[in-house]
Parts: sequence; C-alpha cells; structure tokens
Amino acid sequence: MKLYDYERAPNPRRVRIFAAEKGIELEKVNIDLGTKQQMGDDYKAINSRISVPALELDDGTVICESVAICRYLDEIQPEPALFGTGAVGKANVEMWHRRMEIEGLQPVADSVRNTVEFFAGRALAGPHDFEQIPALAERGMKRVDIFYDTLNERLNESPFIAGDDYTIADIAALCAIDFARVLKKRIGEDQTALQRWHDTVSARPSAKA
Ligand SMILES: N[C@@H](CCC(=O)N[C@@H](CS)C(=O)NCC(=O)O)C(=O)O
Repeated sequence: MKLYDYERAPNPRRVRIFAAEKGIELEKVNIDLGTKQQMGDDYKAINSRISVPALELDDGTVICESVAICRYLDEIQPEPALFGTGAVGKANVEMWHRRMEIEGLQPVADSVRNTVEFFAGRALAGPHDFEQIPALAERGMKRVDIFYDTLNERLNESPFIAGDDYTIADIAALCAIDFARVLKKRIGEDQTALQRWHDTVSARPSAKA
C-alpha cells in the first residue's frame, strides 16, 4: 500500500498517526505541495481532486479522503479500536470526531488558507481556485480560540477527547492544534487540561509518524 503524503500537511498526518497506532506500515510517496506537485498530470491521474492523502492499494484501487482511508485501515486491522466499540461507543467517538473536524480542523484551515501568502488564489484545496477572504480568516481565528477553550473544558472532565480511551478524535484534534502553530496560536497558560492532554498525545510514538 502506498500513501501519497506531504509531511507538513495536517490531513496526511491524520492518516500517518492512525496507521502508526494500528501498527500498519505504509510506503510513503511524497507529493511536494510546496512546489505544487499535486497539480501535475502524474498526480492528477492518481487523484483528480489534487489533494493528499490518497492511499493506493496493491490492486491499484485509490482511496481518497483521510477519514475514508482510516476506515479502510480500521477494517483490515481492527485493533486498537480507534473508532470506538459498541453502538453507543462508536456514536460517541463519531460525535467527538466530527466536532474536532468542524470546530477545530476547519477553522484552522480557514485561518491559514485565507491569510498565508502561499495560498493566495488557492484558499481551498481541490481542483477549483478560490481567492482568499480575510473575513473568513478573522472568523476562523475566533473559532479557533473558542475551540481551545471548549477542548480545555472537555479535558477537565475526561482524559481523552471521547472519554477514557485514545481515539481518532484525539488524532484530529492533535493535527488541528499543531497546524495552528502556523497562526502562532499556542495553548494558553491557564488551559492546563488541554496542555496535559497535548503532552500526553504528543508523547505517543505515533505523533512522530
Ligand atoms: N477532505 C480531505 C482534505 C484534503 C486536503 O485538504 N489536503 C490538503 C493538505 S492537508 C491538500 O492536499 N492541499 C493541496 C492544495 O492545497 O492544493 C481529506 O480529509 O483528505
């Protein structure tokens, strides 16, 4: 299996961490987003939506979308159960994971892509070009501040985001928070539960995958 990857990007990192937690080794193929390699014909033939990650199976099947790739990896290697267990447990992980995507990854991406010069004319990943909208960046930063506060409150009552166990919700949140460094956003000194959680999940070997 080949993972089309870019080390500094948050979405491929979600897959790398997930695979590492499962003990699955993936052959990594670097697609250099810094030189816009994703827009070249070679990569377009693999993923016409010109984004990473993409997972190519040995039979040539290509799976795009980081969560779809994680779902596939979870099917071939169910342990540890990073999507939760049982009807309520799975729904709970899904709920927290969606929140981490919508309330964390999305506003960080809005802020980064609507401010950083590199993304001028490319405010959204994908095959269509969009100009930056500064108001979206401003709203994104407010939402990022709220995200950190909400997460800190949650982690005051729970060791991990979805409860007692490390799950895909922790992976999404870690990738959002580490990507927010681009915005010079840091965990506040008073956000001690969030800092404790960040230290814990960052110390797992998978965080370096
Ligand atoms: N929903 C997609 C998002 C993928 C995505 O946005 N990938 C970014 C890197 S984190 C990308 O490929 N960007 C290429 C570009 O900006 O042209 C997923 O979860 O895989």
